[in-house]
Amino acid sequence: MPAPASTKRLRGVQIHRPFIFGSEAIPFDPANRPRDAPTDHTHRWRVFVRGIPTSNSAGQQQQSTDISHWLKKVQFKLHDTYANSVRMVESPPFEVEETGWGEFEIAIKFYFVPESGEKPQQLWHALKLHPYTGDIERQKADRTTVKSVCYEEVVFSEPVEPFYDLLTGGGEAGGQTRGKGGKSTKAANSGSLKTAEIPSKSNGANVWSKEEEGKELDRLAEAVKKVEKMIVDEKAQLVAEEKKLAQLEKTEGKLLKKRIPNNMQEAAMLGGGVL
Ligand code: SLL
Repeated sequence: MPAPASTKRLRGVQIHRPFIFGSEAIPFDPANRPRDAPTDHTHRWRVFVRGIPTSNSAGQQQQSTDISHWLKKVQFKLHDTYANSVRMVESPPFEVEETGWGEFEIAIKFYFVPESGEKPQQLWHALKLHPYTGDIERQKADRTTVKSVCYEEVVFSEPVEPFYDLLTGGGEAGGQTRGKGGKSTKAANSGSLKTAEIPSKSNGANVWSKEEEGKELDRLAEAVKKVEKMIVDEKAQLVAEEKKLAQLEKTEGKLLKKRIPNNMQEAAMLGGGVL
């Protein structure tokens, strides 16, 4: 019999995993309506849950980070006007494609992998079929795809050990908050590219790395040095100017006092331009 999975929770540890969810919709081409769509339907649409889109170094399209190592399946609850309105998607891509005529709220329920011991979580997405921002008339005329996409993060608080290992050993890099005292664990230090922390080196698909972070810190330190030097220079210049001013006051000030009647001296000092 296999040993029971550990249920020990890692105190003070939180792991965030980002994802996007949303919908894309496009009106039927009147000249080429899908034959299988009911006559009152006007749009084809898709609702989805995906990892964060990544692009390669040339900025080209487009994959997304893997979310299936923590997300087991996704249930989309459509409007009751749809046949079989509860759609369970058991593996990626986590999406449902449909046709329809109206907008409505879709309940999206996340089921996490069994190792997580986490309960399902639900969020809502408002399906958009009609343009709602920008040049609406133009978008209608062009039959532009209407997208409504949100960024979200799931937070696993004090995950059980096997799930922590799974998250830190088998997925894309993401954010991690460490336990009190900034202590890291063996899994976080495994040196694998797939970790809860950012990878040590950049590659084409991922520009976020410890290497880049280090370079950025060097650049910041350089900039701080530069600013400190500028401050020193400014101070030196200020001292020199003050000296000059004191000198001028000694020489010119006396002259001014001699030539200008009392009531005008003040105005001259205030820069009143009386002279
Ligand atoms: C509305 N409250 O009135 C919304 C409901 C329902 C959308 C929208 C087609 C379903 C079917 C469909 O688009 N339902 O296959 O009949 O706008």
